[in-house]
Amino acid sequence: MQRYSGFGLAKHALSHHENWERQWRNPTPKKQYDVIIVGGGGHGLATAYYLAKEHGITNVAVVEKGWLGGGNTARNTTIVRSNYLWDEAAALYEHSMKLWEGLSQDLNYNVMFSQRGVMNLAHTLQDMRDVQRRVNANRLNGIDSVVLTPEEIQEIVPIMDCSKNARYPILGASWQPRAGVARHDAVAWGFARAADALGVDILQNTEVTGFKIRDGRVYGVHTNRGDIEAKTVGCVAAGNSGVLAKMAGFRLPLESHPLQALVSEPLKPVLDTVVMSNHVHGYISQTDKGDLVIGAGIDGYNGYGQRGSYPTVEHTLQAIVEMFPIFSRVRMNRQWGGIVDTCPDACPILSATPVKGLFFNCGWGTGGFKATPGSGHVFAWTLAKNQAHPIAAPFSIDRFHTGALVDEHGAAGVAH
Ligand code: FAD
Ligand code: PYC
Repeated sequence: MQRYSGFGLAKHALSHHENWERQWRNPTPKKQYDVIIVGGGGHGLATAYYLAKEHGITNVAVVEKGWLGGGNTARNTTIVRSNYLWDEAAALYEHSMKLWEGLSQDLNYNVMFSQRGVMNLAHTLQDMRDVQRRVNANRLNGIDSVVLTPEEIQEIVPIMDCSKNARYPILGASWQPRAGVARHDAVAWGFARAADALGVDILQNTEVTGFKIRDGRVYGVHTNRGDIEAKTVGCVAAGNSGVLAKMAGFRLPLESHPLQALVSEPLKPVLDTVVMSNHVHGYISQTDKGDLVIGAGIDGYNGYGQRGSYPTVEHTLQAIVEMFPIFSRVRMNRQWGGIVDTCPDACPILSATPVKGLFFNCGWGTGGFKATPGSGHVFAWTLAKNQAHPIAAPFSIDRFHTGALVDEHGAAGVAH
């Protein structure tokens, strides 16, 4: 770490931040690439990075209609965990967790991954049974997971109301010590810089408006900056995936919903872990800067607006204040929303499609941030080899025909 004297600090404060180097190029789109990735969120950028790094495929464009991370990537509440119930999902999220653990070193970019633990509270007997079942399943899969008693919870989070006569009595919790948070926009920037350095073209302000399809095979995309050709196209567009699928002539089993979050004014450090309650639809953590980060369940209607409704905010804050009376007079600074693409089984789609050469990575719903490196890693493999990576194979769209769903509603942590 660089250290500054008092004089050095003053000099840098007055420097107007001029002459900073670009972290990635701003290239003119080429006419043709080997692979086009639609969507410059974390998953799209990670896919491009691993295509270049692991498969030597560097003639790649990431086509982003806005700015990097302006979708859900820099709107999420940054929770990373891998405590999913079913073997298929646990394998996917744990694969990602292992990549998170070396990501700052791998990208040479500090993504501020902080393994401060994540707690999922149980408020009813059925919640408790679900917690116990999921912890057992996690342990069978080698994932660190324990059941906590109310006394143990109180010790980890002294400011939470764990009394028996609380409005939402806490009967126990699951706890994953290796889980935590990361800085979301740094994840997008880190992958972008590393992908660019390997030759990937990152094209911002470039919107895909249609696909070039002939004889059932994709050979490029139409964009607001002209047509671009590629024989392999991967769509990684989160809440806009249904719109893109429609352009390609098929439907996906997805619904798009607003999901919102809030941050408070900064406070002194009082909460050094992440607390989630699916039952009351609220979760909370505190950033290194001191803000409380608070999130809700989805807004129940479909929509493409990056904002949510007031009743959901009110419901969530009521629940948070019941659990943390100490926060009753904290002021909220900002609120925002993203568009999440939810699947009927609360699991993602990583899949080939009816159009040859066209693949989709979507349906991460309320929980895809934690999967960013793992998703990019297995999706890059799938695109490079034109064959599903073994970890991605259970998440094909075929499962909605065969019935082999992987129901993770219980582990989703956030109701949807
Ligand atoms: P995005 O970051 O949305 O990227 C998709 C990109 O595609 C966008 O940048 C968009 O502009 C672009 N795009 C769309 N259409 C086009 C087009 N036609 N042409 C070109 N580009 C296009 N997950 C967790 O694991 N933990 C959390 O704590 C968490 N909290 C959340 C809180 C909120 C409020 C929200 C909204 C989500 C949360 N999530 C969380 C979910 C998580 O943010 C997403 O699952 C994840 O970020 C999806 O990443 P992505 O790269 O696929 O999507
Ligand atoms: O999937 O852990 C999660 C999550 C937390 C907040 C939103 N999603």
